[in-house]
Amino acid sequence: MNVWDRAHECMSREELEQLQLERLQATLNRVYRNVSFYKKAFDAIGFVPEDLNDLSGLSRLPFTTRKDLADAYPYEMFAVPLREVVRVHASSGTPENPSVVGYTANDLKHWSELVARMLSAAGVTKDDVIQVAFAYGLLTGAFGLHYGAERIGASVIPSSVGNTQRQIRILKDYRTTTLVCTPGYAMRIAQVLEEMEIDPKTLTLRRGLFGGEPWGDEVRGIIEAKLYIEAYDNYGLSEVMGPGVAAECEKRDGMHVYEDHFIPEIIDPETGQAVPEGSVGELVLTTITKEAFPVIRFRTGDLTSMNNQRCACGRTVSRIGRISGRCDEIIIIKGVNVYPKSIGSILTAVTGTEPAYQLVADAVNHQDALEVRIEVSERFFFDKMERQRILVERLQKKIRDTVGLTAHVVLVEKGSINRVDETSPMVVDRRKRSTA
Ligand code: DLL
Repeated sequence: MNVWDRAHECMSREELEQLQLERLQATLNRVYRNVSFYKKAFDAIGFVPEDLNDLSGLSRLPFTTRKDLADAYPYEMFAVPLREVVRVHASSGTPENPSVVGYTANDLKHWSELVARMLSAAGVTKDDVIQVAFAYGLLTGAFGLHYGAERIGASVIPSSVGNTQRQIRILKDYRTTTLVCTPGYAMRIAQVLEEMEIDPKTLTLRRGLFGGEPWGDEVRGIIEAKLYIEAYDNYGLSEVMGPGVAAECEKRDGMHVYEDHFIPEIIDPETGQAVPEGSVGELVLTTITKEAFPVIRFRTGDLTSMNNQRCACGRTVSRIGRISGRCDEIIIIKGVNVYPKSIGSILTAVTGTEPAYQLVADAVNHQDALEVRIEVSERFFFDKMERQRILVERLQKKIRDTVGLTAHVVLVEKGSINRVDETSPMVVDRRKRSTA
């Protein structure tokens, strides 16, 4: 069994809880002193960090939402001066503003350690060759995985996303043993491999670690059969760290949350109250080691359940089940978080009116596709084909440039989308994601 940090991953629950309490107290002090949002929020309920004497006190504190982070755009939530920040990433946030997150040198050290844990849990060692097929950029996936794999001493190939034939050539010629990307991109690689008539058994690929978007056991089965590998799930989010928050071990029976860095809670999204162990609810996370961007009781919007039973792998940290959906408006297409209203704002900006629109998310060959349907109106010169084509192209380009997604824009007949009476939902999600 491969445990990267036995001292922390397998520590007794008593010791773990003591460590969590100390780290939580330090974090609460840090945010109270340095982040005006938390100073105000704590003052409003008459809480001072010294009051917290046990972990159960955490549930008295207010939640932090994506909206709070967007309101603090870009740097108001940072708990250190910018000169101590050595890396900045950003994720979709809200339609108004992205969530901008920062890391001190120490945060980056922790992040690499956490990703090293999750890679080790899937059996990765320094003898492995890892192909990182996440987009290198503002999103956290690529850089997070990259530095964690280097920490282990594996050979890292930063192939980034796209150009799938070239990815396959790299897989083959560079003798990749471990692929990391979104499950959707793994499906795409599997499909192109088939088209190129390459037998996966002739490759050196042994395993894949997939995350960044929801997927279920059906897709896992397909990826494993088509790529002839073992596929592991891992979970994370920019606002809390990036990849490396929770990951499957070799038992693949839930994802271990690295509780010496994050305190998980599962709440009823309606009432905000804790749900019993095993019940599905919204995952709430508190960071307890982060310096630049600590978050207290951050509402992830992700639905899952908690399992506190000891895992057969020997790790003592709790597990969350696979993410079964979201309880907010965000939809995730090809690993990119999208607020439907952000697309609406783009449509308004480009067309100069607020058109009726609808988003249709679908899975074509188990790969995400987004269709944006817009009702034509007189303003769209719907009788002039050439002008329509130009409009569609402009919209597609603007969506690509702003959201980072290639969407298929379709003009539909006037009256076919009824948003006024809400009889047509803003989002139709046809993807079937069994997480059972
Ligand atoms: O997706 C970080 C990441 C990158 C995790 C690569 C794992 C691998 P964001 O772009 O901020 O960060 O998106 C975070 O993606 O709240 C979930 O809704 C979703 N998500 C991430 N991992 C999983 C997963 C990265 N394994 C949002 N299963 C999260 C289901 C996931 N959903």
